[in-house]
Amino acid sequence: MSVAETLDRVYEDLSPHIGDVLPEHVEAFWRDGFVQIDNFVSDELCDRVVEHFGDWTGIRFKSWPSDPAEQAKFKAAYEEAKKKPRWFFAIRQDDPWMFNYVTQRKFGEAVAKLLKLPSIKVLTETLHAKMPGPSGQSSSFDWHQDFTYLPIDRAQAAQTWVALVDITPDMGPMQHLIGSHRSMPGIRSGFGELAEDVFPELFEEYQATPLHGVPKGAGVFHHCMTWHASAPNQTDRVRWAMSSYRMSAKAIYTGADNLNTNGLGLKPNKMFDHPNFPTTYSEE
Ligand SMILES: O=C(O)CCC(=O)C(=O)O
Repeated sequence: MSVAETLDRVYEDLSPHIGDVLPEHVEAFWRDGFVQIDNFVSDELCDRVVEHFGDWTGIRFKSWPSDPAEQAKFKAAYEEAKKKPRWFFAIRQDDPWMFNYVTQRKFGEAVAKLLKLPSIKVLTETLHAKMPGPSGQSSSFDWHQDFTYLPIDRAQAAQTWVALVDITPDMGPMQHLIGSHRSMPGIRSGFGELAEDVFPELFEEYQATPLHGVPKGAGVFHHCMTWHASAPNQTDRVRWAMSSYRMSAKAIYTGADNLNTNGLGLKPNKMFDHPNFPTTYSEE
């Protein structure tokens, strides 16, 4: 039985813990290409999500320990977690509670309102745990759009990124190029090219948001065409955060390489007609 098929047994309505998108959020989203909604996920729900990621990855640390023996355990846990076949992607294929979490109707409704679409499917989820600076394992993201990584035929998708702990400016929060959802599709970064070299005009046309903290439970929603980046975590705390993508329920699968969709038997040029991709919100 797949994780999706066990959903009936684990279903828990988490809506009292999930916030709402208001008209001013929709306005900001279409003006800037992103919007941050504070208190979008309750602290209690954030803690439960971190626990599930801790169980799944074996990384159960909140900060860099001072004891060298604990530091060695931290490093070993991170090294082990990186060996997972899908790395930090697609936890819902392994954990029914996380399947239930990402398929909550309220998350679908939020993205339906932002994208002005009648029905929404969930596409991906990714753990964005940035390791503490002293671990030597903190990572950064070069400027990129997400659309070029998504195996979908239309840019009708938005990322829901949730700060699972309080994130200070020195923990590598995301920055966005304001208004850049109106730009053309760019590159898959991470393969040797930098957007600054390939598309220098982007950085003349769009201003980056200043580095700013993101409080625990804030939801940052960005359009899949919006350029964004993040610096390494310089603190001794783990920057626990996660993202998940929601898309038009009418999107077509392209077959492009993606750890959230590879190996599930999806057929290129067909719809996501598969239990791992339920329609989580529909106006009807
Ligand atoms: O979590 C971050 O810092 C960056 C996330 C990101 O760039 C992405 O999900 O595309």
